Amino acid sequence: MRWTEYLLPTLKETPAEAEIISHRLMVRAGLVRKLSSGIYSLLPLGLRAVKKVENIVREEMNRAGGSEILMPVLSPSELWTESGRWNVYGKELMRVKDRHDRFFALGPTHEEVVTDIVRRDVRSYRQLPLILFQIQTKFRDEVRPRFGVVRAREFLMKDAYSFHRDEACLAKTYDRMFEAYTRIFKRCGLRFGPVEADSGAIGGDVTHEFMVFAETGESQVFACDCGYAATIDTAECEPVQAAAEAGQAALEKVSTPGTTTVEEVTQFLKKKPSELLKTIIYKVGDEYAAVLVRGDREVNEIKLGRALGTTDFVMAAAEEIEKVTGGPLGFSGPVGLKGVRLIADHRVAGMANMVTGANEADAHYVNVNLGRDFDVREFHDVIVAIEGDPCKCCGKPLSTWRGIEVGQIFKLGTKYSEVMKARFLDEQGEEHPFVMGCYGIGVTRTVAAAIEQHNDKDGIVWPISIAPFEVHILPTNVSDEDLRETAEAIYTGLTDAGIEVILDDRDERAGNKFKDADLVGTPLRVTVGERAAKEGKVELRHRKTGETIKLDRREAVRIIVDTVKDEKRKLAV
Ligand code: 9G3
Repeated sequence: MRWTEYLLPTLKETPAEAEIISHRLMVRAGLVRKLSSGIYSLLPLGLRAVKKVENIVREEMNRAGGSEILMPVLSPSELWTESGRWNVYGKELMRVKDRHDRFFALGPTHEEVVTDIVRRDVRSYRQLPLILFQIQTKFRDEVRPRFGVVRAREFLMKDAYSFHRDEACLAKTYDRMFEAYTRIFKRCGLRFGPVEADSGAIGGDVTHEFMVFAETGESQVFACDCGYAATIDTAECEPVQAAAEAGQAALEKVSTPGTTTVEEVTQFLKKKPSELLKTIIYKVGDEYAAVLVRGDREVNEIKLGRALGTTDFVMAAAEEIEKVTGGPLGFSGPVGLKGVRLIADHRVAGMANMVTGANEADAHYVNVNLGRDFDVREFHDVIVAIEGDPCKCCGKPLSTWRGIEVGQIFKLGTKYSEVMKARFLDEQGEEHPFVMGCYGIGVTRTVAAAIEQHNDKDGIVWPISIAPFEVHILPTNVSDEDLRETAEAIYTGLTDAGIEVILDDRDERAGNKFKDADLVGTPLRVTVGERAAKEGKVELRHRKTGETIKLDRREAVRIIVDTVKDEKRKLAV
């Protein structure tokens, strides 16, 4: 490709709203342009990188036994009503109406549509397992689109769905997909980790997210040397042993005027926050629940949702707390609390002689003991993990890192097939719902994550496997016929050898061309300069290491072709 025939608008300025490096560089290097909030056009360079990722994903999905399909962007509301999700997703689900006043969703994901296809065309266990995948534009009306294509409202996703006769078969495909994902992200040149995750509203219980290590990532991961890694919504903290029975002091109600926060109460009573029991009242459906956690810890509402078995809950309002506990906000406690479901974090079992609210204004209890003063039947892990919490597998302290989620795989089970009556016949002619899995990769997001991980002060440093071009030829002066011809000859030689080359044939100052070459980040740069040309030499430079070698111009093509092959081999799996 010749720069002068191409659209490659590099910028010196960065858009003010670009908060992370990948967003800034994707705009500055001319990969994307914003059309509207969370909506981007891919310019030629951006599209080339996206296609590279797409092709790696496609190859690995085919290798894993997938069949590529393309489902419509529009899906009729009836399918979503059938699955029960038309009313679950509120404004995030973009909806349009046709001329007959029929509603359609702009596909945010395709569980419903693929299940409909399979229930019509797959009848027998002999047709299973089946893996269908597509690479397609998805729509989600994010509350707060940001970080460029990382959290966009329209984005490219690879979504795959698998259908099985039983859980054992699903488990095999899940493992195969896990392996395919590992190969995909390795081939893209990413440092990443698979992480145990929460399945959210989609249902199912086994799920892993694939996270690209990045300081600016939105996801916090808790990890241990033993190999355990989990998201903040899943990371388990080891349950604590029950407290010794001995040493229980007498329960006492004390006056704590005007103290409502953990800090105020504990300072006033000269106690530590870890000695206080926080009691948080939630409205769960039409009922109330009190959630009990140690004073120095916070509730994780995703974990709480799993403990409650529903996502239909909110923190109770002050008036509701008065009604339920008899006391104002800030003075709730489990002692004498009636008609309220009690859920305690595991660590509460290890507490003794606690401070709790007394369910009346300006009063707390001290020396409260579990079993003697109140009882709890439901213990769950409902707190936000923090660095240093013991690993659930080996007990060593957990450390944390940040990442960008680029993929997620799920065991769905029969959640969709049951409600949508998608069934097959077994050997005995008996009907069963399909057991399903689903597997996503954010394709545009993967490109951004790669840039987030591979850049320096001058610009992008592409892994060669997903670089828009492999070689960047830079004649320092196109008015010089000798330079121009040398550059053209190398361009033709490399292109004929199947190398992807951009030739900066602009009549621009050499300094600007070097700056743009670094910004655009092509792995190998060939400089055709005046001095070198006089000696019959060109210069080959590695963008990543800065390593530079002089090449005889008659040998240049052969050596560059070999270098490209070597660099690609380093990312092969
Ligand atoms: C919606 C809307 C947003 C959504 C969903 C549905 C996330 C939704 C989860 C998934 C899970 C898997 C297929 C590939 C693998 C991942 N946000 N999810 O289901 F209607 Cl508005 O999409 N989908």
